[in-house]
Amino acid sequence: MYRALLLALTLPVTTLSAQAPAPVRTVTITADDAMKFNLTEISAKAGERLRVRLLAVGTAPKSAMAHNFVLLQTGSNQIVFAEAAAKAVATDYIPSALKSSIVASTILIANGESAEIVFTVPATAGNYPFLCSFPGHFAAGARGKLIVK
Ligand SMILES: [Cu+2]
Repeated sequence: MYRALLLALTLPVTTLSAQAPAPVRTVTITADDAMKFNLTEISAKAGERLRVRLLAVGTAPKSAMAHNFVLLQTGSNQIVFAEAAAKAVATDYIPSALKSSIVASTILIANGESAEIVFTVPATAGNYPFLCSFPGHFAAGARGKLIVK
């Protein structure tokens, strides 16, 4: 009886420790009024937990300047995505028809704001393109690649 009670008390603790979340690595990216990110390459391990923290560090107002971070599946066409995104004003420049090509994305932020996303890096090695989908920013150079090894 006593042993059964002890077992019942011990069991949930064991279960909890088995479910401890994997550690998360943080990468901070800034976007500025020159419509560029400070990083154009991020290296990651397949399957690792990654937090991307985006900071908008310029001074222009949100109507003229806002940023997001959108990571696409490997092999995605960034130009096609950016063109569709520019028309998706109602959904903060995330084109609903191309949502399946997104691995992870932040919300759209104004200067002085920040946003972050935590996601699992894809298990398949390769280059995964990322961009800011606010109109014109991809063309201006707000883009890069996540290199998964
Ligand atoms: Cu931007």
